[in-house]
Amino acid sequence: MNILSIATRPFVGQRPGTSGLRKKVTVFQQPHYLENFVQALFDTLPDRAGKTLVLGGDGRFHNRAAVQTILRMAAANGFGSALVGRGGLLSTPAVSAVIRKRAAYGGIILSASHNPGGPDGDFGIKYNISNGGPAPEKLTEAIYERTQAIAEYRIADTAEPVDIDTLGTHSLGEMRIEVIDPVADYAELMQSLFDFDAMRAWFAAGHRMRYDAMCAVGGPYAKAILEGMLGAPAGTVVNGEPLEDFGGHHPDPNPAHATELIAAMSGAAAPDFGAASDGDADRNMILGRDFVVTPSDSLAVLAANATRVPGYRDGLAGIARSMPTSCAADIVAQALGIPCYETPTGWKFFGTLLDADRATLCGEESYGTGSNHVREKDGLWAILFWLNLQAATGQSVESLVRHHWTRFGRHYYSRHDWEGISTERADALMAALRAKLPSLAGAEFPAAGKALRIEQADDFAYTDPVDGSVSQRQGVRLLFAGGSRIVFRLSGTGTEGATLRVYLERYEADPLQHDQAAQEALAALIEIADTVAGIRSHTAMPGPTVIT
Ligand code: VG1
Ligand code: CO
Repeated sequence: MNILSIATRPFVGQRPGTSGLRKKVTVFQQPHYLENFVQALFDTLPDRAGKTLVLGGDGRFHNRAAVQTILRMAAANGFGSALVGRGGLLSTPAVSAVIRKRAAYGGIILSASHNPGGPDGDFGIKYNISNGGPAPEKLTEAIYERTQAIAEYRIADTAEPVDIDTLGTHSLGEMRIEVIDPVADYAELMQSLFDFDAMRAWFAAGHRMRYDAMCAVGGPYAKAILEGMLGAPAGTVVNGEPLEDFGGHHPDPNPAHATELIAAMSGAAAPDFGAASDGDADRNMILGRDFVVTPSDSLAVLAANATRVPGYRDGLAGIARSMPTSCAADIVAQALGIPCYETPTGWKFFGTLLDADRATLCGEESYGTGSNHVREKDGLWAILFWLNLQAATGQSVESLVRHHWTRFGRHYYSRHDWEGISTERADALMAALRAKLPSLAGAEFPAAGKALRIEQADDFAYTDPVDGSVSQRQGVRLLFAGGSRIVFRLSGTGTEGATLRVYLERYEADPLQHDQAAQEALAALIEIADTVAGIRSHTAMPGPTVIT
């Protein structure tokens, strides 16, 4: 095999964000753009020779072309073998599972997750290390630094594409390529965690479910497991074929973007259980009939009921949640007598806690839930967990959540996204807010007849309790007396302008007060958020663009 060394020059802005490098497809289509990033990644992995790399993506536009390029580069950079999902497909949690099961060196995931796809949409690439989890910040920073100094990349000199659509082995020079079934390892792992007999019986008894795969990579997994192994009726999985443009869907499973599913779950004839996953199938949305579960509540309910499920029968070592995620899980951890960790946003911060067996379940408010079975959040895993709970208890989604609230209290929760702000305006807003922080502690705001007082106002900083690494400026927090919180941070996954995320939370212990609409229950906090941060005046926008 002839190896070409291609001269290149750095591109600005190849710094990975919350979860990998995400840009418009058209940016990735520029000559050398993907190649530069991949070579920078390989250069930061000096002991890669002879090792195994897992490779797959969510099937979005440019996935197939990128797989071919990366295979040629992996061969030219000395990898011993590559495991590729058939068709170039692998969900994010499946990559994590395959890396772990096959003791691979690492994996590359081609996805921009919940961002829209297609020729005018987004593309992305992320690297996972040998524990199956996202590269920690130290590594992503090293990759970025390398992108800024890169002068050449190495690629196998072959025009012949590798056949990635047929299971089996191929070779590219010295490198062995194995095309694997993208679902098999993952499905086997799910069987080891959940009570498949009980779930089969649940479907056989006539219960119905609707799983919306949003034309993304979750479809093949859900079809194989739900309709195949668990006997759910055909048609349980909708939008189950991965499409390059996700069929025009915005594959972000939340009430704002999964409107079809929300509509299908309303009324007496609706299925018992509704669920959806995102582009790379690591997120999940959980619905009962006429009932929406917030992701923060989902984590807390799973934690409180974990021992009802085979994989967690022996209990949990601890729980971890991202900082903006509600404190519902904290209360459960307290009741269970286990620690609850508060980490910055992004799954990469859970890896050390999972590896050290300090946390068993993890969650984020952004529809992400997972456990120590892999090192990524896992959409279908969470959905199966909820299915297993319904089968084991005979309770509906709504009744599981309502019982939970009665026992632990309810955390009203909402996230307001202000999308498409110019970067300058968004930066100015955050800078002004940070400058104001010292004056905010002790400030009082009138709300519905009583005063709401800020007890603590800070910019969240995190010291990893396992490896001691420090992450600063992870979001501005206003912590109120009584447990209410407002958090402000800028998104690190967008590809256009800036998105301000405002996270709102209020605790209500009284069961007689558990039936309010979230936006009403949070009205005073919503107003205070604007007063303190001057969102409308900074952005010149009339209101948030997405409310979840
Ligand atoms: C968002 C979410 C964050 C999540 C990240 C990746 O990040 O808020 O909780 O970990 O997406 O999820 P940000 O920086 O835009 O707020 V995924 O499913 O898009 O990889
Ligand atoms: Co995702």
